[in-house]
Formats: sequence, C-alpha cells, structure tokens
Amino acid sequence: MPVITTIEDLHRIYKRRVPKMFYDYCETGSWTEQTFRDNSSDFARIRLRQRVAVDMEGRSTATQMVGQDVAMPVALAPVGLTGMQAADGEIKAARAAEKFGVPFTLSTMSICSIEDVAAHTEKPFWFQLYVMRDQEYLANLIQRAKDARCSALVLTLDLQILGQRHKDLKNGLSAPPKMTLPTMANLATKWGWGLEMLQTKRRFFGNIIGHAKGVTDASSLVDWTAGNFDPRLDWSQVKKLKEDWGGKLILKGILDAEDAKRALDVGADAIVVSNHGGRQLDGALSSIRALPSILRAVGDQIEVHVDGGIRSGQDVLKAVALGAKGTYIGRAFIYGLGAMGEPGVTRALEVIHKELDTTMALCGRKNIAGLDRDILLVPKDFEGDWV
Ligand code: HOC
Repeated sequence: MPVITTIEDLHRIYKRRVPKMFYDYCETGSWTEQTFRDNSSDFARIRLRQRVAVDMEGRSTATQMVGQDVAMPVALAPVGLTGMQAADGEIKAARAAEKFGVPFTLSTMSICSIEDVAAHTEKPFWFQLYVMRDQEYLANLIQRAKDARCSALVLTLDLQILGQRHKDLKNGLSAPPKMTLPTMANLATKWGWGLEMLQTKRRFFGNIIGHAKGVTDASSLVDWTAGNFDPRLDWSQVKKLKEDWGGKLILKGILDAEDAKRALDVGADAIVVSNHGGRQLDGALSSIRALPSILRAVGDQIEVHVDGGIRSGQDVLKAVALGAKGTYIGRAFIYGLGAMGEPGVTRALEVIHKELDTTMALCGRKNIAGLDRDILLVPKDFEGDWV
C-alpha cells in the first residue's frame, strides 16, 4: 500500500481505479473549464505570513457550522453520483465523516437513498435539495429528509438548468450511461470497481426511482431528470421552501453580493459561496475570489461558507482567514472514496486536518477563531481588477 500524504496521492490511485466515465464526471468543469481551473489556482495566489516563537501547545481546529460542533471547518459537499465512484459510496463517505466529526451532505442525485444513509449512520447528516418541477415529489423528498432527521437542508440555487460539460457528453454520461465501445472497453479494465458494484444490493438513484411519478427504472429516470430541474425557481419559492423545511437552511450557489442580500431576506441560516465546482457558469469568478465582496455585503449578518477548489488544509485555512465560517470539499473526498472506499475518505480528512493544523501553527495561531486576514498575503489585484 503506497504511503498517502496528500490529496494528490489519492487522486492518482482514484484515476487508476474508477472507470473513465465517472472519473471525468468528477474532474469536469463546464465549457472551457476556466472557472473550474481558477477555483484552485486562485487559492495558490494567496500566500501566508510565517510567524515564530508563539506558544503552540494545545491547538484545536474544532469550531461550529450552523450551530453544530465540527472537528474542523470542513463539510463533505453534496456530490451527485457519489455511489458510482465506489459501491455504496454515499454510505461510506457519510460513515467516514461521522467518525471524523464533520458534516456529510447527501445529494438529491445520489445513488444511495436518504433512507439507506440514515440506516447506516448514527448522527444526523445534511441533505442537499434540487428544486424539481414535480411539487408532490418535492414535498415528499423534504418529508423524507425530515423523517431521516437530517439536521440541515442545503438548497442548491445554481442548477435550474445543467451547465454543458463536454466530457460527460462525449462519454455518454447520463442515467443510465450510454454504453459506447470505448466506455465498455474501459469498464472491462476496471475489474476491482466492477466486482464491488456487482455486489451491492442497493437500488440506484434511490431518492428518485420509485418515488417520482412514472420513474420506475433507470431508463424512465433519464427523461424525468432532464425535464425536472425547475427553471422557474425564484426567491419566493426559496422562502416557501424555508418554511416547509422549518430547520436549518443553507443556500448554495451564491456568487454575487446582491444574491447574498436576497438570502438574508429569506432568513437563511448560511450561504455557500459556490460556482458548483466550476460545473455551471463557466467564466464566473472563482469562489475564493468572490468571497471577500460577499463577506463585505453580508458577513456580519449570516454565516458564510465557501466551496470550490479546496484540495488542502492550507486552502481551508485561507478561506477561513478571509472570513468564511466553513468550507466544503467535493473532489478531495471523492478521490479518497474512489481510491480506497471509506478508509480513503477518512484519509482525505486526515490529510486536510494535518495540513490545517500544521499551517495554523506555523502562522502563529492556535485555533480557528484566531485565523484572520492578518495571516494572509493577498495580491493587490485579487478582487480589484474585475468591474
Ligand atoms: C446525470 C445527473 O450536482 C453535478 C450534480 C448534478 C448533476 C445531475 C445530473 O454534476 O453538478
């Protein structure tokens, strides 16, 4: 077994193990993938101030996200099709997160259902909701999340229609996948992944199949999915969903200060500054670059989280030092999951934790509350050259 010390180590194993179709699904951005790339490269532009001779005994990365205790300010982001990266992937990721003490967010577009994940975990997880046209289905999905004792609803606002991802189109990635010859040839080489998949007894797309009207199998799922992300979603519906849910509400996909103010109006508990991992509006600002203006607009009135491009504990530290109260990792935990299942997700969390803790110490800070703008060196043009 190779020694794994970085998220990139997990990425390399993941790439070898998982079929190209699902690897590409994870690694894709939309169109030119400019925003996808900027999400990571903009983190790298921020530098750190080294401080010395500061007592570092008794450090802690523990904090809270939406009032919940977390071992570090990192949650697992909702990632569609997680269960295609490893059999029962959502259950494995949720269990790793639970043991580590960070929130796991289950996507509406997951393979394992809300009930599957609830049956295999002890602590409440978060549920991510896509707003669908079918109102009966939507109400039922919210009820299912309540029945499963989900402790926060993460409502995604940036996917009323799907961004065009060239890799997915070329690979025939849909539900169910289109089996082209290259796809079949590639699948035949991924026997470790395939054997695992054959053994799972779970019903795929468990949040949808058997619950949405007329969706009884994978083939009826295709049309339903294509036509059901609700393009009519507006702030009045967000407000209504807040009332229907009644619990903690996190609005994901905010990239503009004006939208952040609207999130305040509907009474959300937190927002996630996000461009959907660069998978929706290509050409949009990276999340870390959008963060400062949003914090200036609403940072003292609502909890602000961020996702997109976070691949290390140093990235977490930079986001928190800029003012985010929490961060989300998507691809970073998927690499671990696809590489090694549940232990791989645990390893990804350990790597990020170690990097966060060590960087915190070398910047002369002992805890999350102590992370502030003062430990960062941010280029003057970081947010100033876009008008
Ligand atoms: C075939 C399923 O959040 C993503 C997901 C949602 C996509 C649903 C499409 O890939 O960005």
